[in-house]
Amino acid sequence: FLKTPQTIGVTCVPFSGGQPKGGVDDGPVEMIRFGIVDQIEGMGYDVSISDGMDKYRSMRPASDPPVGKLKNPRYVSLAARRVADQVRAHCASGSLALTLGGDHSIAMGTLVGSTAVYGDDLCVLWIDAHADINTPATTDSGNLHGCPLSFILGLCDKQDHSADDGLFGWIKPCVRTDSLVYIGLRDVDSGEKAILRKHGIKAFSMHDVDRYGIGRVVEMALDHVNPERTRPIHMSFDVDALDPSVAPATGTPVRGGLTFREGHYICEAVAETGCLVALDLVEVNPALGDPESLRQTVAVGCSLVRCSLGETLL
Ligand code: 6HN
Ligand code: MN
Ligand code: MN
Ligand code: MN
Repeated sequence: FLKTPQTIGVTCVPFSGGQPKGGVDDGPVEMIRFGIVDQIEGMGYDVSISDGMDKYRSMRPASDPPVGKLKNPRYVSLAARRVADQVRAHCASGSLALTLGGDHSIAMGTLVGSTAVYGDDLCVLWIDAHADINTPATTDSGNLHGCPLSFILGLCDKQDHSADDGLFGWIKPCVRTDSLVYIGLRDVDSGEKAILRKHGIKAFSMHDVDRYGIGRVVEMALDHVNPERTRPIHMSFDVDALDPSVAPATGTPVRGGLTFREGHYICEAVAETGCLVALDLVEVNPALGDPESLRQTVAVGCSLVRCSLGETLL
């Protein structure tokens, strides 16, 4: 694959169906309003934007009863499928696919899209307070933003989620468990811990960040999934990986998170590999907190994106 694409393909996904709090669907428009597109263009990239971002809201089915415990299953499936098409198109044209969420359930779509082009070669960095690997059987909340990875890795029992004529049947397992690595975990459900253990999935929790420092953690994470720094990287960055003092406007904040610099360091180090082909920035919820919390969270989301695309301090 071509390292460091010169074109960025942006997909805005105003979607909140993967969790119960309204407002996260306004994440993309707030980041656009903050100037993310101009900022990226200012860095010398060509930017193309997927059309029809308004369509995501109107995709909500009139009736969408739970399937098992899963909430809004049809809406999530429809939206993620559209995300997959848009991300696939950007990757296929050689652009770096930048997806602005929206809640993290949309990563079902971004990963189907990126792996459709890069296949098995793609590796995944998941930066999050949470593991987002619940299956339809293990989820307590029924919120699909806590589940995208179990679908992508093929860990769901088929009966669980295809009871309703294969609602998620379009998601084929497309990432191997040894191609995924986490950084930032600190709120992992017991069922998720069992899954991580069972499949030997590599994860660097905040405990590891404390012990080794962020520099070593990122190096070890990359060594695990991308030892030669030759595989294309899809980074899915949930803004709640950051400490709530840094990114307060998000739906499931957990204290004890990454500092401002630790978050940015991850992005800078990934940019230095030249291997980034897809980036998700999700879970910015402008409706939560006061105007200053909102401004701070949107601003940090935009600067994480810029650093991932190569903005440096000097
Ligand atoms: N996120 N593990 C919890 C659940 O509901 O399954 C929290 C998930 C949070 C998801 O932040 O993207
Ligand atoms: Mn999270
Ligand atoms: Mn929890
Ligand atoms: Mn997440």
